[in-house]
Amino acid sequence: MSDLPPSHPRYASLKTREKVVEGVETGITGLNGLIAQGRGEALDYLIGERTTAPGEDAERAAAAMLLLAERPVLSVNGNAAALVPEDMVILAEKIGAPLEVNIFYRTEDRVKKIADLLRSFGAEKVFGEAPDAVIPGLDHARAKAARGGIYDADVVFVPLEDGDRCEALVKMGKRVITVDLNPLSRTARTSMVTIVDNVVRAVPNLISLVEEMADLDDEELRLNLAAYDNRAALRRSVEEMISHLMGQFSVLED
Ligand code: PTJ
Repeated sequence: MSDLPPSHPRYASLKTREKVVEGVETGITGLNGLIAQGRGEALDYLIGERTTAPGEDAERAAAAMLLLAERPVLSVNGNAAALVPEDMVILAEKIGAPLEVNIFYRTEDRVKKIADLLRSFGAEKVFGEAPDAVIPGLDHARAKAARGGIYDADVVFVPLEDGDRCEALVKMGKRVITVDLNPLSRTARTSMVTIVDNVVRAVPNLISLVEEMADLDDEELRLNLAAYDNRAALRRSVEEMISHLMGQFSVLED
């Protein structure tokens, strides 16, 4: 990692970028992960690089859905593994869910490296290295899934997912929670709960929320979930982007 001073105005963003670069260098993140991160950075800028109100509402709904789930599974790809590996393990432990390495640009070497990384943070159950089922409607590599993991899950948390797989999981009857800074992506529109926030903020927020909501009974959790409307939250996220940009006109004044 570079010796960037914490006082640098873009410190947090640049440190996040370095984690993805390091992920590529260690073989955890695919090269395409750099492009995805760049796109994410640009979109994060549009929401002011903070958790917005609709983002927080989605996180609360996601926490309720995870706590209500009977067989939740957390999916991990190369970008999530570079950015929030320990937090994914902590979240899995808090809700009693297994993790599954499930990547878009699949190589067995990268799957193993991500699984080893998660285990190094104490993950007890990591699926993905020996997939024994296929998600219908997807090409071979991306269709791979594990029985006892994503294949049998009722709720799947898939940060930074691609639209096709998200649709295929929904068609299988799964409730899908995703994190995507693009509120207009196919993934965002297909998921039941879309968290429009940076994964580096969203996963720590989810950990805090599942801790806070752990004492709620199922009825109270269902009420939390029923109060949430994904389409409305996506529209509000777009509005956040527009109003944040409108507020930036002042920086262009003489
Ligand atoms: O490790 P793999 O092979 O599974 O590949 C992972 C990536 C992310 C490269 C792959 O799934 C991919 O190409 O994804 P896309 O289609 O680029 O979509 C990623 C979405 O996540 C885009 O809408 C990005 O804006 C968004 N995104 C990128 N970085 C972040 C993000 N959302 C939240 N937090 C981020 N840090």
